[in-house]
Amino acid sequence: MNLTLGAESREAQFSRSRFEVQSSRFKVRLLFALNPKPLRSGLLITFEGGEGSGKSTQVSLLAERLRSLGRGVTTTREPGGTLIGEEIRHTLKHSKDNAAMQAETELLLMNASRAQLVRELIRPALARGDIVLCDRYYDSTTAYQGYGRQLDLAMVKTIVDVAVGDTRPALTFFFRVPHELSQERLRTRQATLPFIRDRIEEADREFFARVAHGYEAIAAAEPERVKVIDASADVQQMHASIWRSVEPLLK
Ligand code: Z5A
Repeated sequence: MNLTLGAESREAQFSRSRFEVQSSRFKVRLLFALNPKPLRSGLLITFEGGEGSGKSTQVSLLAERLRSLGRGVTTTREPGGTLIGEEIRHTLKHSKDNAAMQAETELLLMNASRAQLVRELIRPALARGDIVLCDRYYDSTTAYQGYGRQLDLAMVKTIVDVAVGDTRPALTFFFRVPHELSQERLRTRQATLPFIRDRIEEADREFFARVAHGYEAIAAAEPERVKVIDASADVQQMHASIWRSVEPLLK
């Protein structure tokens, strides 16, 4: 009697457990349907260096190559990249009323633009699996406001941390180029464009020497993340060096 009851109850247990397995498989399928995960995770790559070092040129080339491989790519720049950020960019660089801007104001405006960019554009792009190529990011603040304007580096870091949180680049390219060469390239480019005043470019030679020193310090401190690119090389050679670092990151 007991044995029969035991056999029945095992059968009942078996069919119950089968039902539970089927139902939990259904729950798992339902969870995946409700929360689709991107097949590939996003990647943030930043481009740094002095003005006219070729950053925008290389961002475009890399974006084109990645897109040709079927990757989702978002390109952006700092300061700017959003409607709010572009207004801040105008105030920082071109406004006719910006001559009295203080170094601390510059620091906060750069990071106000960045806080907006990170939340409005970069994080959503990374969440959908895009590769985000950003022409300048927080290393620019360390180099220009920290080393160039000589603001306290710990304060600069605190403000940057508020702006970016844990949205950090997986890879950064630092374009190293002699100041004279980048100035020559900018002069060539400007010859074809109408003149637009830029407050930051009005800084003296010593300022730009401190910025260059700042970039060298950043690259030396984080050699795994920051790859130095010889920006006096030609466009295709630079692209080939960049590709050598990017390709292994593509899964
Ligand atoms: N800034 C800051 O202070 N703090 C911050 O936190 C941030 C920024 C985010 C932004 O300027 C300014 O804001 C910048 C730092 C500060 N100030 N300065 N001075 P921007 O966005 O207007 O510009 P930029 O980033 O300084 O650089 P750019 O003018 O856009 O240049 P680029 O992107 O590095 O270079 P490019 O446009 O690709 O090339 C320049 C020219 O050279 C062009 O004619 C190309 O055809 C040519 N070129 C490019 N590559 C080569 C090679 N390999 N050989 C020969 N010719 C080349």
